[in-house]
Amino acid sequence: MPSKRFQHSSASSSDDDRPSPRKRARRRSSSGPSGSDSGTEGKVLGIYIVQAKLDSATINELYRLVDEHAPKSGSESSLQLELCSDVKDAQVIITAIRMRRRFERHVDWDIAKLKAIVTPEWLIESAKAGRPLPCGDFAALSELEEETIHNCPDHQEGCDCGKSNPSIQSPLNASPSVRPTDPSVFQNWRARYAVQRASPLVCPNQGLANELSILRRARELEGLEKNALAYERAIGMIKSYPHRITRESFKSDISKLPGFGGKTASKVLEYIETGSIPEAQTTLTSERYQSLSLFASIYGIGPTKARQFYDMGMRSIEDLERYYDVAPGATLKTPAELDEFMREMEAEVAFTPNGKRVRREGTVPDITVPVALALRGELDAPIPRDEVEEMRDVVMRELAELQPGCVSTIVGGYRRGKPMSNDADIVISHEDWEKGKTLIPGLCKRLCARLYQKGLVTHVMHLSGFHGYNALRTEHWDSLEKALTVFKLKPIPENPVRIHRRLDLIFALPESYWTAVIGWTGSKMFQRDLRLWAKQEKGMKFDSVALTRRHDTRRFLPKSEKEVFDILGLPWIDPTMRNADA
Ligand code: 8DG
Ligand code: CA
Ligand code: CA
Repeated sequence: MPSKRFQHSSASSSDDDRPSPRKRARRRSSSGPSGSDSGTEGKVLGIYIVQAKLDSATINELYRLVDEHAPKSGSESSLQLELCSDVKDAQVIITAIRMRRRFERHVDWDIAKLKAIVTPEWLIESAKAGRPLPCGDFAALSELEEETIHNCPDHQEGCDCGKSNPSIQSPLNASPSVRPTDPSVFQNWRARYAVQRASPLVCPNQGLANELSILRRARELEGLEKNALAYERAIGMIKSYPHRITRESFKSDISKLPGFGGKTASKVLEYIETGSIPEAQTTLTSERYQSLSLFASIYGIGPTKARQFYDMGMRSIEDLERYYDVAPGATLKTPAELDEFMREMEAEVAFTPNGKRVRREGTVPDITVPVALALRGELDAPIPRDEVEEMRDVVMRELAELQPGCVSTIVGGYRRGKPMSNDADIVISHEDWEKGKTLIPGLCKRLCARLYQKGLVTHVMHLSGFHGYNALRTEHWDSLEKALTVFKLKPIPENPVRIHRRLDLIFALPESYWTAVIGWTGSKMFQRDLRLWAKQEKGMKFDSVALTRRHDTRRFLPKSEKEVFDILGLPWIDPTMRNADA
C-alpha cells in the first residue's frame, strides 16, 4: 500500500471570528436562571452525538429530545440540554458504538476520557425522568465505564473539562483514515466551500434539507442545471449548520450565508413556519415529476431521455417496458426466473456503444436499459453495510488469486457512514508503490472476466481502460480503470437468497490511490467543492487521478489521504463529516 505517513494537522481554522451560536449560547446559559455552575441543578449540559451506527430516525429523535430540553429562561428543569458541534465542549457523548477502535475514528481517545460516554437510551430515559440519570448504567464503552461514571453530570460538579485539560494531544499515531475531524471545522459553518465545513449524515435541519432536495432534483430533471446547483449549494450550507434553524437564527445566521437570497430564503422561511415547503409537496405529487424521476431511476436513462419519453406520452414503467419490448412485469419474482430471463436477454439484447443490437457471446454482457429495467426491483433495493463488506471480501479474495498484494478501500456513501447504500464502490491499488505501476494496468478487465466466469459479476455497465497521465487534459474522470458492474453474491446457508447489486470497481495506480479514495468517497458536493477550492484558492487541480499545480503542472504524490488535505491547505475532515449533499 502506499506507505502511511502521519503528520500533524496544519489545519487553519476559519478566518471568521464572529462568535459561534455555541459560544453565544454558552454566554447565555452561564448567566442563565440558576446563575450557578455548581451541581447539576439548572446547569446546561453539552451533548455531542456521534452519528455512526445510528439510523436516521434515532438521530432525529435524539435531536428532538435535545431541542425539547433547550435552556429556556425561567425554566427550573433539571434537564437542560444543548447540542455541541465540538466534542470538546460537551459533557456527554451519545453513541451506539461499543468498540474503542471504531469510536476513535470519531472522537480522540484523550478527549473521550474526559467525558461521559453513553448509549442513546441515556438521553431517552433521562428525558422521561426529567433529570440526568446515572451514566454508568448506560456506559457505551466498557473501557471507559469508570470515566463515564466519574464524568457523569449526575455525579460531578459541572466543569468545562475539555477546555482546561492540558493533556489533550493530537492522535499522532492514529491511521489517517481513522483520525477524528479537526475540531476547528465544526465552527466553520459559515465557510463558502463544503470542504471547509463539517457535514454530518443527518443534520439538525435534515427535514429542510430533504425538502430542498426535492426541488433540486426537480430542477435537475428539467435540465435546469444552474438552478439545481444553487439548491445543492444551499443544501450543503444547511447540512453544516449545527443548530435547529428558527425564525431568529434564520435572520441572524442563515440569511447572511451565500446562496440564501430571495427565492431560497422564502422557501426556508416557509419551512420554518409550516414544517414543509409547499412547492416541494406539489412537485412530489405532480405526474410529470413522478414519471421523470421514475424513468431517470433506471440505469442508462438520464433526465434528457426521461423528458423525451414523457413528451412521447409515456408515463409509467409499463410504458417503458412496452417501448423496450421487455415482457410486462419482468420485475422477476424468483432468482431462478430471473436467471432464465437474464440468459434470454443476454442472447437477444446487447447493444454496441452507438446503440446497435448485436449478439455477443463469451464476453461479459453489457447492461442495457432493458436489463436494468428488468432488474429494477433488485437494483432499487438498498444494500446494508455488512453486505457491502461481504462483496468487498469476495472481490478481494478473487483478486488475490490474480494478483497478490492488492489493497482496497470501500468508498462512496458506505465510507461516509450511510447505513444503506444504493451501490457499492471500491477503490483498489497495489501495496508496492513501484511495482504497482506495472501491475495495476489491465487488472480491472482481468478481474471482471474472472468474476464473470465465477458467476459473481453478471453484467458490466461500463468498462474503461487506463490512460497514461496527461497534465494537459482537463478531465481525468476516465483515466482510472473502472468497471461499473452488476454483481451477485453466491447463496450461503445463512443467506440463501441473493439479489443483483450495483458494484463499482475503481483501479488506481499507487500514486493516484489517495486522490481516488477522496474523489470516490464523495459526497458529490464535497468533491465538487474540493475541485473548486483547489482551483480558486490554491491554483491547483484536483481530480481522482492526481493533484497538480496549475502554473508549472508539478504533480504531487500524496502518501496518505491526510496529505492531500495538507497539500490543499485544508483541515482534516473525517469521511463521516463529508455528507454535503442532502
Ligand atoms: P449511494 O447512492 O451509492 O448510496 O451514495 P454514493 O456512494 O455517495 O453515490 P455514488 O453515486 O456511488 O457516488 C460515489 C462518489 O463517486 C460520488 O462522490 C461521485 C463519485 N463519482 C461517480 N462517478 C465518478 C467518476 O467517474 N469519477 C470520479 N472521480 N468520481 C465519480 O459517481
Ligand atoms: Ca455508492
Ligand atoms: Ca457508485
